[in-house]
Amino acid sequence: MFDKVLIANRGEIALRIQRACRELGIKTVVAHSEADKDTKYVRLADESVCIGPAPSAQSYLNIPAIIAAAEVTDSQAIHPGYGFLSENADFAEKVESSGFVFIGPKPETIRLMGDKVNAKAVMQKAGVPCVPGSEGALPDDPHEILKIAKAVGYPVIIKSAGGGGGRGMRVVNTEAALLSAVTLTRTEAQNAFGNPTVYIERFLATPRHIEIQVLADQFKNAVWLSARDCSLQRRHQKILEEAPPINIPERTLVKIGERCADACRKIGYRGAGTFEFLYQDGEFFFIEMNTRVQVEHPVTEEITGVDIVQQQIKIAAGHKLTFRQRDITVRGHAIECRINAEDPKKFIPSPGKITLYHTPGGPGVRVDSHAYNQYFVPPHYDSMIGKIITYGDTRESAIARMRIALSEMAVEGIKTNIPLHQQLLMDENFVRGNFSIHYLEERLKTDSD
Ligand code: MV4
Repeated sequence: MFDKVLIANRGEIALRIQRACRELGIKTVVAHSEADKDTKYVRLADESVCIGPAPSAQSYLNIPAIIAAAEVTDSQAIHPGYGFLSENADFAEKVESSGFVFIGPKPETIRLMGDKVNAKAVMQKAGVPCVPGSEGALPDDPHEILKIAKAVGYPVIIKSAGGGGGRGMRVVNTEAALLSAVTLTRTEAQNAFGNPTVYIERFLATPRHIEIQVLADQFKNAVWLSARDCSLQRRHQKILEEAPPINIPERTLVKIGERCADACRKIGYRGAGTFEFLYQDGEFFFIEMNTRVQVEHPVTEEITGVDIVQQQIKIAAGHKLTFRQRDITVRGHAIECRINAEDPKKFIPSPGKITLYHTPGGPGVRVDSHAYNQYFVPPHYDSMIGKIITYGDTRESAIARMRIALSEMAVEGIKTNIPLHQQLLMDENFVRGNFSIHYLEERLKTDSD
């Protein structure tokens, strides 16, 4: 096992990784920006290194500074967390060529999944069902493009190979609008990602966003850890997630989970990963794969009892998985509410000093947060200040516990989205499980009337 791990991230996930390391007997180094130097989690770490000024580009995205921090602290491995450099293949490569272990997949896997056209082709070949669409990248010939879209059937969605997570997409309803939309998406993709490659899919009108969590070691052992429903989002920012997803037949879920684990073995996947699917009319369609630990990983940990971050570290250290698929059992239900420092109605970020902070507790309540009383929420980064995760034997119990937890939570000095969560937890359609990826945005629209 490693003796010392460098954490190249901030906030709640830096604390989460630190806790996993501590339990494994590993010393931690937090690489932090000037804005984060006085935080509690930096003080809790065994060591810390300032890697640059507040702006991410000069600190959390500063590859040479992070490598230098690992060198001066004699760290053996680097955990990238989520966001920042976590899915940057060049960073993973640099970490390895500098003699450190990257806690994550191989650089070539990260690069492969970063190109959505390649990711889809690989998954299709590995037996994972994908959204019907163009076979790979769209050609240049307008007649060919029209022919492909006609075969796919309108409405279609044009997506950028370099995009993902909702960036660089455009829905097209009619043949008349297709070619100009393709040209525009190509131009935007070139500007945003330096890659004009686009592809086409059938546009699914009201899917749910269901994702499968996987773990794979370096010896081709792979398991799937149930699934999460991440449909409740606004502008591609998830707000509330739950596991397992409800109203999906068990056999359908098992079938897709096994396909994912099988795909991991076929492509030699290593580490934790997530297969993102759209689920509509009883069918799963792969869209993207995430090669990092995700914000919402705790709901999976709660229902399976598997510590995903510890597993990431063990796998990176070359350990074999100590459990097989039959050892993975799902028990109960978990919900996560992301707590953001933002206006609950206008969604404008609300950084500043927290003047009062109380966290909820009791059976089945977990709080993953780096915040505390008098903590200053810096304006430079994402507005998420933590997550409340509740667990219960049933979904009803997890919901009841979340309502109580939200009512116990007190944050003053800044605005938070807690009131939004309280509304959502009382929403009849949420409670019935009657929602798609568009539900929250539509609900917010009718609210403001
Ligand atoms: C889609 C889609 C409908 N049909 N693909 C948005 C994020 C990116 N990961 C894929 N996205 C979508 N792809 C087809 N063929 C609708 C979305 C989409 C979406 C997906 C997941 C979660 C939230 C979303 C919000 C709007 C659109």
